[in-house]
Amino acid sequence: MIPIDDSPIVRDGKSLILAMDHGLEHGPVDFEDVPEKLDPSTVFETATHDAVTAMAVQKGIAEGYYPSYEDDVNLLLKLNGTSNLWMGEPDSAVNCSVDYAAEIGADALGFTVYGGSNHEIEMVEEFRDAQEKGREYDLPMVMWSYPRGQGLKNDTKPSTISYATRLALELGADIAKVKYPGSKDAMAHAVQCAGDMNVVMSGGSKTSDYEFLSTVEAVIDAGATGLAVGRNVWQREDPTQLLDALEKVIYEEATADAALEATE
Ligand code: FBP
Repeated sequence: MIPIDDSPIVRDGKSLILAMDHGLEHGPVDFEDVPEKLDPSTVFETATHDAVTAMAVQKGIAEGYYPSYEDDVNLLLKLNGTSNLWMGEPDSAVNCSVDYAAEIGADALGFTVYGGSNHEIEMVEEFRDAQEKGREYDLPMVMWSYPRGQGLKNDTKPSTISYATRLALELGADIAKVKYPGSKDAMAHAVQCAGDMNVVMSGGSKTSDYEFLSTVEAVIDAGATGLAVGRNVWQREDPTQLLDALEKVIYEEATADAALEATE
């Protein structure tokens, strides 16, 4: 962990990372209800909102679209990823080098580690190479810390999420992105396990405005430093309205009710 409060992906100690790597991770199915979002420019436009501290994409999207947005959006380049077509034990192919991410203009790096997978050893070794190389460029490293695999029946139970944040701290991440463990108390324990490292919640599939904002409120109350979210923002008809509300909950620590009232 290195100090990242001055990094462009952090605003007042918090982060709101807009993720759009779903075309690889889940496939076109995530765009069925919002086919216009298949054009990555539409989500880059959303990422120009002041609340968004970085947009997380894979190399191909960064190469093709980031040049038009580099003045308005901070780039978090995801270095590995797997498609939903892969049926094996959880694993993630490293498809971009740190040198190339820096050349494209990345402000931060992203890397998935599936602790508990039969491929954990290789993934952690790949993470080591990326994390150490990233230090040469002063690029913060966000770990998608997602314990899963044949030995893990429930990948969001509190003890698993606490292990996920601790694992990220000990392996040298600067931000751990973890699933919500189901309650504010469980999230608070996961944050405690991370020491001084920042912890952000992974968005998950789309829910109602109130449900999502209430969960974010609980996560911020628990001491987490924000969100890395995809579908809950760009699958909405009006992503900007939700970002206005998220800005209040994350940076002003408003309640979900107050944020909704102020932005509707
Ligand atoms: P969402 O907010 O849409 O859940 O996106 C967060 C994310 O981590 C993406 O970066 C990634 O594509 C997806 O979730 C992976 O989720 P999972 O592996 O659980 O399907």
